[in-house]
Amino acid sequence: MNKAQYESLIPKPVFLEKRGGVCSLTPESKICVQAGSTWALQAAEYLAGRLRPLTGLPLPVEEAAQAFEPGCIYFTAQGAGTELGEEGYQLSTEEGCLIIRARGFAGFFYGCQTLRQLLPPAEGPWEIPGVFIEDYPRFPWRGSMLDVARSFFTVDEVKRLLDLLAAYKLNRLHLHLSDDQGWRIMIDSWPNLALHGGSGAVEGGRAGFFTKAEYQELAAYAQSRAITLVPEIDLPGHTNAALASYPELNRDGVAPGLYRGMKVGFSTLAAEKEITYKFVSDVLGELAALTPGPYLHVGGDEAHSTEDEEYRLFMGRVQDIVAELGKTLVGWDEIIQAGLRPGDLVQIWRKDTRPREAVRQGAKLIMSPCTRVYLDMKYGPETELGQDWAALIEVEDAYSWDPVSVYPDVGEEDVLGVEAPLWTETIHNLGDMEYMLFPRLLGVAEIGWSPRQGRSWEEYRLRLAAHGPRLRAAGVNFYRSGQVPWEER
Ligand code: IFG
Repeated sequence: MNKAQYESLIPKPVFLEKRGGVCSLTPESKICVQAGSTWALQAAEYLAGRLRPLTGLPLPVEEAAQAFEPGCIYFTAQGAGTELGEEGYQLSTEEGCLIIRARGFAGFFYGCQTLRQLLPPAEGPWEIPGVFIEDYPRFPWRGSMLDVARSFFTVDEVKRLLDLLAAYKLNRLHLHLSDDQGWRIMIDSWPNLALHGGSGAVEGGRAGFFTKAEYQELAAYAQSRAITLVPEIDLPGHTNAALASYPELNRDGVAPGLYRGMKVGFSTLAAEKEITYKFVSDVLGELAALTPGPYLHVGGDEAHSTEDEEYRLFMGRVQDIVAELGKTLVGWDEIIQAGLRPGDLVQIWRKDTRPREAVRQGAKLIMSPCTRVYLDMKYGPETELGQDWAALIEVEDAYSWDPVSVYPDVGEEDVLGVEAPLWTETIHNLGDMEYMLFPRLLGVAEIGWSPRQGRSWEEYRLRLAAHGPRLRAAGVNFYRSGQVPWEER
């Protein structure tokens, strides 16, 4: 077994011990599930769906026989210790078979992702090397964000992204559904938001919107890959598409035109008008009913055209609306100045913000520092795509940082996790999306999952190099950074 199968695992497992023997998959191999475990069955069906086309083997899924048969893959909750939590798993080769032990769907699902990486990426022999792995995540929030508002992305393109996130044990996809340039979700009580506000885009971008059925299809697809969708309606700024769709939302009753530029901070809802809160309540109410996850992201960023006092008033009423809907509020770090409530989640993005103030008010932090994980930033000066206002972010820059060390007065218990946004002012298609996200997103996945101690760029860059053939086999249009000695095998 060449080293790649052991030493190209991303994210790096908490504990891995090489063992003798292999589990060889053959036409007689089966995927066996502990009787009665629906989570294990769902994960097993998912795994079969991936391995059958890859290997050409039948790999039937069956309820587990008592004895372990060589060449078979087993899913069982027996022996899964509480230290694994919901997302952890144990993966081991025993007497020539492969056993995945877990306590919940996510754990079984993540065992499948590691198993996929222990198999060769493209051709046989389909042998899983002798190994014992015990693995679980450091942070509960490990994600990315896709801005579908500047430029729209289709259901199939978002599903492709969800598949790639899942392969690296990322479990959150934040969808930025509204902004100045576009409104991307149908709201029945305000149909013009999508019908008119969805008909524009940033210059060179794509118009469009998700119907409710399409959005629910994405939410279900995400859930089947242990990913929670986090929908964002950006308020009170970044609202030109909404203001263009309904004159009555505007302070002077006049609707602006659709906006195709790249400026920010020029739009605001009218905090003094009562209709604004009916709008917000209707929109968030319909979105909350569509979203199985517990989160509603209300934006709050760059409200440069909203007076400070208006902003505080507005955000206070938005917090009431989100609370009445029984959802957990997420907002960009500007919401700290509006006053937070215990349990709110603050997404830290700016270089100069006050996370200690947020934690003091009982909030938890999602770390998205613009100088490290804003993946619309260019890799280097020669990168054609992307922007450079925050920083140039090469693969090493996106890897060599830690969410708990960004601010001196923030501790491990204050941080919920990490999220890498992709803003799409200049990213208008799937190939460009993949180019900007990969390989930097693999480093973010490792920061979110793997232990902090022992993490080093020098070690990771070789593992990433060995992982290259797997990205190629998956057809990912990834950036071949000169910082990584890519293996061409
Ligand atoms: N900042 C804006 C985004 C986007 C981004 C582009 C936030 C929270 C710059 N707000 O990041 O809408 O324009 O890099």
